[in-house]
Amino acid sequence: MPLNMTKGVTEISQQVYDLHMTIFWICCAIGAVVFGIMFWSIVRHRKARGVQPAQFHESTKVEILWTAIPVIILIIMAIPATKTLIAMEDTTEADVTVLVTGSQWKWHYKYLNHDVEFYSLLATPREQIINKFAKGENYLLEVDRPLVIPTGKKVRFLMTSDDVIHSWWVPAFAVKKDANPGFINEAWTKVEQPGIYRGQCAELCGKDHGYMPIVVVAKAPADYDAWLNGEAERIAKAKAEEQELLSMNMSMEELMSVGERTYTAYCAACHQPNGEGLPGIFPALKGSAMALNDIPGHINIVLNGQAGTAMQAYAKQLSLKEIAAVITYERNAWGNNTGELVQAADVHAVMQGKGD
Ligand SMILES: [Cu+2]
Repeated sequence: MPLNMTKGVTEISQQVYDLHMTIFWICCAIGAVVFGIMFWSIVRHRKARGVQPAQFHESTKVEILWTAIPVIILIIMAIPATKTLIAMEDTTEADVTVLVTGSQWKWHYKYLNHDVEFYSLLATPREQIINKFAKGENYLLEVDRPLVIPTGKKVRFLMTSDDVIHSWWVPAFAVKKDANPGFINEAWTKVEQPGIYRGQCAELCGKDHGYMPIVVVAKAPADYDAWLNGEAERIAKAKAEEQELLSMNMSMEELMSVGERTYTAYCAACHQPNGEGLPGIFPALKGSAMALNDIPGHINIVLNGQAGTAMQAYAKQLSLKEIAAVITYERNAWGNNTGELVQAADVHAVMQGKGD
């Protein structure tokens, strides 16, 4: 039954599925009885047969019956539903806690007990989206860095958002929870089988709502620990590199190549691959006064965003190198031939100037 709900891979998702089927069959039975009696009555007591209508207006017996029977049915349905809901909401005694933050249009995962956090971006190539290449098997359901969780452990998710309401939905876990700005919602899962599980943002959150998928990789605890150590190492190394970078100058070639990659991943959705933006919605960078003249202003807006607009703050999302590179790229692509290089140290200087 491809139209039916998935059974999923967790105890909770199985419970949710069973509950769904129970209620479904109760609804079917009620439908059959109600419509059966209705059509039988219509046919049996039709005017053409000369049947006299029965008179039972304001019959207390009937009134009580048709109130009591639905109430009893509702109570019968509420018992298993409440049990499942309570189990779904019980996030206590979790082994791992992950803070999930939605933002237009990507997810951020932070492991609260470790020094590990990262953004998870859509990995489907643009060429597939614009029909230049054939669509892949996991079209729009693949990311650069998946969320990794251990099998056999209770994983608690804390959901929130940086901008608008998103919803973190992985059908196989029966987890679907709104990520609201300024609030924290909780959910949990416990996956027994290692595997790759895919989901999507389930709350219409703007233009690229369809481009912020979720990929969860469940690994055996030993593999999970190895992954976690590797990630912590990677992040520590990136931080050390960042410090080193401050005294280094990158070449135009390197900045442009890193810049183009960064631009495509983070900026092109709004400002468009050709830098022309969308008139009236997203400003053009090609030929813009900021990209041609105002270097500190340009760095500042990329770092801190622009309040009240869709322009986000990238200071935490991108490395110093990527920010320097993307600004250099924007100042030298599409005929913006300023010839100016922006280095990591320039970005760092603007960051320090802001006093944070
Ligand atoms: Cu969303």
